[in-house]
Order: sequence, then C-alpha cells, then structure tokens
Amino acid sequence: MAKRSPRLRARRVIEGDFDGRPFRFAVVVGRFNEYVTKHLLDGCLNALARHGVRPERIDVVWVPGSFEIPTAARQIATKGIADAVICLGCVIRGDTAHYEHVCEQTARGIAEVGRRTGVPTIFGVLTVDTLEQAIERAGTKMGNAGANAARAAIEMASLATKLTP
Ligand code: INI
Repeated sequence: MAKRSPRLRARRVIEGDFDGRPFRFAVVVGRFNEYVTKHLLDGCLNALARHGVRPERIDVVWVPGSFEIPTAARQIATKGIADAVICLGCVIRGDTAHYEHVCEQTARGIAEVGRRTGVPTIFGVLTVDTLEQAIERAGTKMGNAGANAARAAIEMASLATKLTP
C-alpha cells in the first residue's frame, strides 16, 4: 500500500499564498549601515512588486538604526495601517559589546511586536561579522534578505486571512 504523506493526516492543512495584491505593507528600515540597508530595501520593494503589491499600498519608514526598528514597528502595528510590517536593518559586529546589545534588543523587540499585536512582523535584519557577509546577503552571493522578508510578509498576511475556526 502506498504510504500516506504525514501532512495529510490532519483535519485541515492551512498555509498562506504569495498573492500580495490585497494587502498593505510597512517597511521599517534602519539608516545605520545604509549602504547595505538601501539594497535590502530595493530587494524588498522589488519582491513586493513581483507579487502584485502596488506602490500605493506600501509605506517605507526610515529610523536611525536597528535598535529603533521595534519602536516604529509597534507604532505602525497598533495603528492598524499595515497587514504586515517588514523590518530591515544591518548590524555588523565591531570590537565592542554594542553589537550583542543591538542584535538582542532588535530581535527581541521585533518578535515582541508580532506576538503582542498579532500583526505579522518580519525579521529582515542582517546580523553579521563583516561587511562582506552583509553584502553577500544584500543582493549578491546569498540572495537578498529584504526580498526574503517581503515573501515572508506576504505569506503571513495571507495566512491571517485563512485562519478561521
Ligand atoms: N545600528 C545598526 O543598525 N547597525 C549597527 O551595526 C549598529 N552598531 O554597530 O552600532 C547600530 N547602532 C545604532 C543603534 O541601532 C541605534 O540607532 C543607536 O544606538 C541609537 O539608539
């Protein structure tokens, strides 16, 4: 007898799709390391466009650095002006403990916004050791983390419309 896929042993299988047309998005982007984050933003906006999101449905919000991203994301999420918030930043390890603090607080803060508000809040912040690693993830060797974040945001916004009792 053919083996049944474990995925099918469920009452329902629910997942979001990648049609971005119905949704509004906010992209919060850190200005610190802007030579990297501007490429993350480009990748993000391109991916949103490729999935049918019109520019009129996208707000881009610049903040000083990654540390400030959760604050702006929360303000957006609580105002109900976006179906998903995409957070983009770039933290590069330096010689001080600053890196650890910025990374930890940014990741924790972004996760908290999503959990507390229920608005999908997507982590598209690079946390890397070197500028070279950042460039690799901002549209070169290892893809573009901004584009990945855009796709995750569309999938989660879509999923929210499908989660019915
Ligand atoms: N902000 C970043 O986005 N990336 C960094 O690499 C970084 N470093 O290394 O310091 C950084 N610091 C600034 C921080 O995000 C705040 O803007 C600043 O501390 C003011 O609150």
